[in-house]
Amino acid sequence: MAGEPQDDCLFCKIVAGDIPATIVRETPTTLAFRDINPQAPTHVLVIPRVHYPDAASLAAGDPDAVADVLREAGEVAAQEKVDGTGYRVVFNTGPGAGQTVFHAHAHVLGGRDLQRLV
Ligand code: D5M
Repeated sequence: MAGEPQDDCLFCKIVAGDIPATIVRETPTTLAFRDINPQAPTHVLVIPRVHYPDAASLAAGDPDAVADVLREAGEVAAQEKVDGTGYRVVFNTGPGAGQTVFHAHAHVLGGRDLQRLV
């Protein structure tokens, strides 16, 4: 069922505590942890605890969770002290955009000069 944990989902396993992660923030609805392959000095993933495969399906199925993830992205940036210089929030959506883990997540990147993308 939409929103339910999936046995084969890596990030559901992190939510369940079955796989370790370097957690930087937790709320009742979200988890934020360091990316295992950081692309910037600050590279934190913010995920909803509920399982949806990507940001679009999360927005359709649980819009409050999208707001929670975005709010937490800002809190992570402040906690990491990259909010002053600027940071980027990215939702890769679909394999063609580089998505590899199909549990919705926001990348929070900062701490270096980030080239303008669009
Ligand atoms: O981003 C998926 C991201 O998830 C990618 O940057 C690596 C990261 N990743 C994969 N496994 C782990 C674990 N176990 N801990 C922390 N981070 C992890 P995507 O947008 O799907 O390409």
